Amino acid sequence: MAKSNLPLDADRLWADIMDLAEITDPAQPYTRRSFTALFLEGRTLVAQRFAEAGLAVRMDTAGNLIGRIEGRNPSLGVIAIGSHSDTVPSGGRFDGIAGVATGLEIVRALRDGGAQLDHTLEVIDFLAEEPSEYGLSCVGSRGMSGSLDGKMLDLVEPSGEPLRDALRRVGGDPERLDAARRGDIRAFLELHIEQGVVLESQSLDIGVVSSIVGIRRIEIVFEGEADHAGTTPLQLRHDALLAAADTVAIVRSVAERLDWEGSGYFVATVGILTVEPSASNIVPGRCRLVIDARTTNPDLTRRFVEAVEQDSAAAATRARVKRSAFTALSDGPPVACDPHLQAALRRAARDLGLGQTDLPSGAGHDAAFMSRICRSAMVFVPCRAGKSHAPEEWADRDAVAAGAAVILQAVKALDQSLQEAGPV
Ligand code: HGY
Ligand code: MN
Ligand code: MN
Repeated sequence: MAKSNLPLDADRLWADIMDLAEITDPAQPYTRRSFTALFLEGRTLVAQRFAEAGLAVRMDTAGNLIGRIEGRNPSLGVIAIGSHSDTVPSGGRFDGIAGVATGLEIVRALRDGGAQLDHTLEVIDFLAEEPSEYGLSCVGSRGMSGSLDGKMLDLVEPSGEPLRDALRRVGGDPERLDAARRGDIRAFLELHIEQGVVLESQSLDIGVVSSIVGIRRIEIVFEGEADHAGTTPLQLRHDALLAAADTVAIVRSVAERLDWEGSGYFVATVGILTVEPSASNIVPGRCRLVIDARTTNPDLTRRFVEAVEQDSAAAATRARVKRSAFTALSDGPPVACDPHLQAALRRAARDLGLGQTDLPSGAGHDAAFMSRICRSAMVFVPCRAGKSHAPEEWADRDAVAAGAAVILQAVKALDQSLQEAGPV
């Protein structure tokens, strides 16, 4: 089927994505960091569009914005579609947003077609999917899946606000997180840009995601001594940045060794490195870095952490500083997507005449946490040059609409097949 006559309105879907993109920090397009006023402004727009589409809108105690339309047979439970509307700093217009807009457009397309599902349908904008200033990602989907604990709620951002206060500030209720935990969702589907080059390089329209990487984030702090950069002899320094710089190189070389072994996909990144007091004429007294390690094989993470723990301690000794923290900030295992949902997505792509392939996700997604409470699967659509987490992120209107049509088609089929398939 040509992408122009899909069973939904590509322009309406595109307008939601572009309208949300307008709500950004103008100095850093496109930025709508979770828990900020800009994020809440974006949510107001999403809630408005949900309501205009006929959805009953609520916020759960984990801060997720949920639009709901009852099915013919409420006892069957819920089919949910969603993603996130927060962004990374200087991120793109599609990461997360395309998935929320897809759910909204599917609701409208069903309404316009006079179709009512047997299952209840929910569209979910999950809170804080991107790693926030509090150091945690997927806050809302952790909450919905019962994976948001007190230790996580005690995490603080640089000015000292704990996550639990931020959650309350955006409309959640950290004292009643149990109320967010769901047991009535039968299937969760998420559309996302691929954030990689496989689909574009093979001129394919649809990626049916096979698995989602496990992600471990580790914080390391080195404490040395701030000293005068001009008068302190090199051999008398306690330079925290020397140990941190060594550790960045260690992270890369251990990751390369593990990835080249071929026993699973492995990548590791140091994306945060702070230097204090950070002046050109002061020997750095304190450094904090955060490592993001991802794999399809948890044993590789175990070996990575062992090696980096050992080698970063040696780096501290060499630089005559203390390693005052080596802390796991978060740890999620790799997740396989649900075969029943994958089969429905493959059939839908085939019926729509779209080119498809199965492929793993190197990015983390809310779907990974939703897999803890229901069948969960994802559809990737191509993005230009695989670029993401950057303002250049781009996806074509028809590519997003084709992915949304696959989910729409699959939801109609699952509305029946889930009744026979039974619970996971
Ligand atoms: O970091 C990720 O993989 C996702 O974009 N949150
Ligand atoms: Mn992202
Ligand atoms: Mn995302």
